[in-house]
Amino acid sequence: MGKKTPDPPGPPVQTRGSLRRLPAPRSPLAGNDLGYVYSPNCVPVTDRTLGFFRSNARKRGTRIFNHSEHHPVSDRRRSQWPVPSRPCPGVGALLAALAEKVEQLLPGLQPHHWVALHSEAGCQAQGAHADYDPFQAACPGVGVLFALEDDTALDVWPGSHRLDWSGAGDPSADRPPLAKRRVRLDQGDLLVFDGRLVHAGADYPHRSNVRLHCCASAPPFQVPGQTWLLLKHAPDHVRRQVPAPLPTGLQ
Ligand SMILES: O=C(O)CCC(=O)C(=O)O
Repeated sequence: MGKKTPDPPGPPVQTRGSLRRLPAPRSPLAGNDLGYVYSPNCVPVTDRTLGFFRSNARKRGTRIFNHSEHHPVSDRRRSQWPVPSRPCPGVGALLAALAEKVEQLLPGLQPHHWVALHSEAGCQAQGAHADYDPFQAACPGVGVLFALEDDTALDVWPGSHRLDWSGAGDPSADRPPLAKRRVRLDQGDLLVFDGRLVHAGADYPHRSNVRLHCCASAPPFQVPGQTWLLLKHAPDHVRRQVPAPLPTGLQ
């Protein structure tokens, strides 16, 4: 009898009489060295739309995590407001235009679970984290950040989407650490990043900021179940590769 070929990784699926495995899902940005795509001037934003998101996110948003290696206690200055599924026509048109842009960049992916993120003036930086499970080799989705106003930013660690958190066959032990980069966005700019990319919401020391965020994946949509904090969930070899950013003022 010939040698049995091991099954490829992936969820088991019952076929006629036998148990086979589906191929593991491919990460939409697997071929991208940085782990993100920055696209300037994607969709115009009217003052009315900006006002709509600013006032709803400020009044109705709920606090999200905002602690880090350097600030173990949240300052409670970062919040999110889920965008209603049937927003007013101007907002609906903006989201439709963004969906079209995401589809152009990454065919087959659709945005879902839009939220407006709001930082009060003085908001500290978030802890570094990944949105989708970084212990899985392939990632079904990407994160999307859209700037509703100038001076929007996200801190990212380019290349960190390829780190092997599971440690199986980890080749990263003697590689130099990955450097943090601040991606700056002006109003109308779009950033799409691998769901495994280590990133952190920026600090907003002087002015408040409102921006849009969502996940994008192929249907059926997979919403990341939790945030994967470097501080709490990452094994040592990953933390050596992604050193904690210096606090504001020391950068
Ligand atoms: O606040 C931001 O701009 C990003 C927030 C973020 O990455 C998150 O909450 O997962």
